[in-house]
Amino acid sequence: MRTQPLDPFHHLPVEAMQARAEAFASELRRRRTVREFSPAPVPRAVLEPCLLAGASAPNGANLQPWHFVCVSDPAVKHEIRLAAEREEREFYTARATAEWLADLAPLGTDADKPFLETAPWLIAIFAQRWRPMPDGSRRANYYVPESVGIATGFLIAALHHAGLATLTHTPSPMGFLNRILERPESEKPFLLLVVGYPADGARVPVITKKPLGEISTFR
Ligand code: IYR
Repeated sequence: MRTQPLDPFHHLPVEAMQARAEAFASELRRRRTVREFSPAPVPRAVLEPCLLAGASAPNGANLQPWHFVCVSDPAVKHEIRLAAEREEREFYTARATAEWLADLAPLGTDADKPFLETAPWLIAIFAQRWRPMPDGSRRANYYVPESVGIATGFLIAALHHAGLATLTHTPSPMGFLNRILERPESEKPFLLLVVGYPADGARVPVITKKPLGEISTFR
């Protein structure tokens, strides 16, 4: 194993740590999933460092089993919208259980996904299930959903920090993304991130987050 010094690690006084932790938490807690997007463009130069932040995530054996396809081409967004809405209509009218639809009701979602065309960017996140070798064999990747989930979390946090709004969209199944975006069968679509500015006057559902005492136990 080749090593190098861990450098620089910032050792902070406890007061500074707590203040930074609180400031970071309150910034992240301001994030809201937005479903009404402005068509205003967002420069690629803002997205690129956010992708690097996402790709800094801890992951299995450092094989970095992810690929991010960033789409701004209106024709491609249109094709994705049509395919996603086809799956969503099936979901809302047939596939979803009554229990699932009841759980979604407070969010007001439905099969119409105009934001897939309105928002300036769609980021399709693919999980690399295995590594295709030149001889046609497959080499393993490890902890793929965990790795890609952490990277996606970092990416969403980075986009929020940059001043952008996101929507994690999960049409199911998402196989159409491989076809439209020409990704190999070794990659499984993980989710579709809609990125842009909120529309003027955008509204969001009233929701609450669980309190600390409910989400954590110290012993
Ligand atoms: N994929 C559908 C349904 C949906 C499911 C969950 I769980 C949500 O939190 C939100 C939506 C859709 O995107 O409408």
